[in-house]
Formats: sequence, C-alpha cells, structure tokens
Amino acid sequence: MESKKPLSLLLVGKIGTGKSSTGNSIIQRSSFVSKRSCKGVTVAGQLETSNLDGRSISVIDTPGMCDGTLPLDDLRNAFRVSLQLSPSGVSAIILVLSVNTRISDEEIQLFQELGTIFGRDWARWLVVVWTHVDQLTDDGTTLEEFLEGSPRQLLQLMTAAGGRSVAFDNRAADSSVKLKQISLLLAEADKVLRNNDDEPYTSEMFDAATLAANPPLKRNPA
Ligand SMILES: Nc1nc2c(ncn2[C@@H]2O[C@H](COP(=O)(O)OP(=O)(O)OP(=O)(O)O)[C@@H](O)[C@H]2O)c(=O)[nH]1
Ligand SMILES: [Mg+2]
Repeated sequence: MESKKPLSLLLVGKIGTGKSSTGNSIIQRSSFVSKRSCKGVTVAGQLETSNLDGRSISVIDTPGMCDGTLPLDDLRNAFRVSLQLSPSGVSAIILVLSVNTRISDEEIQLFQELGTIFGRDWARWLVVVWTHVDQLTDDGTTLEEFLEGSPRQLLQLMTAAGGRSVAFDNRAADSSVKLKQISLLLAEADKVLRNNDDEPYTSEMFDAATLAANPPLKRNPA
C-alpha cells in the first residue's frame, strides 16, 4: 500500500538536465522556471509543495552544477541554502540525469563532488531520475540498452543507491503516463524512507560532510 507520509525531495544535477521540469512534473504545476539555456536558469533554491491524494510532497529545486566552472565552495553554499528551505531535512536526494547527453568525465567528476559535498553516505538517500526518455523512445532504444556499458563510476553509484532509478518524460502529454512516472518515483522515495527508518537527510549531516572535507587545521601542541 502506498505510504501517506509527507515526502520532501531535493533535486540536484548538472546544468540543464531537467531538474526544474522534473520538479514541475512531480508537483503537477509549472512553478519552477524551466527553459533551454546555455546559462543556468535556476539560480537559487526554491521549495514548492503540493498535495497528491492527501499526501504532502515538497520539492526543492537547486541550481545546476556546471562543468567544473563553479568552485566547490559555491556549489556547497547553493546546496546548503536550498537544504535550509526544509528545516526538518529531506526524505530523498534526487539526482537528475539526462539520457540526452552521454555520461562524460565531467558527469563522473560531478558524482564524486556530490559525494564530497553531501558526505560518503549520501547514496542512502539517493534516487536517480533519467529525463528525456521520450528521445530514447523516438529512436527505439530502451533505458536498459542506454545504460549498458555505462561508465563504472555510474554503475557503482547506482548500486550504492540500491538500484533506485526512474525514467521521466517531462514532455509527456498523456496524463496516465504522467501519473505513472510520479507514482514510480514516490515508490522509490518510499524505499528510501523504509531503508532509513524515516530518517531524513539533514543540514546537520551536510555540515558534518563539509567539516569532514575541510578538517580544521590541528594546532601544534605548545
Ligand atoms: N524532450 C524532453 N525535454 C525535456 C525533458 N525534461 C526537460 N526537458 C527540456 O530540457 C530543457 C532544460 O530543462 P530544465 O528543467 O530547465 O533543466 P534544469 O536542470 O532545471 O536546468 P538549470 O536550472 O539551468 O540547471 C528545457 O527545454 C526542458 O523543456 C524531457 O523529459 N523530455
Ligand atoms: Mg532549473
């Protein structure tokens, strides 16, 4: 049976992968600005809440991470501020990847940076959303075929995330397709809740990860 526990989802990913569109698909309204642009469109974190069959679903959209041009500290600050929008933490972290672009070295570097920023355990809260699957369907490729031969680092990350992943077509016109992909995503988020005994990912965990990545310099004993 579907859980009615409130869910809060933090969307993260590279620039232009479809984070804001996915957020809009989940809350079923166009509250996050989404458009094709070479510059990042989303510049600050944004939280929106909707009610789905009596269940409260909050979504936090974050700025896109771009090709190593943004220093790690700036990224960290963007995520810190975004996470603070939900004082009780988030139920799951949604990594938005697009089948539109090949998983490049940059993307692999991003996985590593996310691990540094959110902490080594971050995959406990992770669900991967693959966007632009309509473009796969257009050329007859399945998501499984697309993922075959993926870089080892991606496969390792997906394994660490317990295989939780969902395909999204944010341009879907058919309302049954739209509802189906939301319910698949919520089912994956419910797995995260269950596996973690409902423990959310919190700002305190984030700060602990920041500290672990930048340990204070030890003073020499006098
Ligand atoms: N065909 C198709 N287009 C999509 C899909 N998801 C997003 N798009 C398009 O991809 C472009 C970028 O989408 P956004 O949702 O703005 O991406 P974003 O990750 O929020 O971008 P930034 O905030 O700039 O990092 C827009 O033109 C969207 O309409 C999808 O599933 N299929
Ligand atoms: Mg955006």
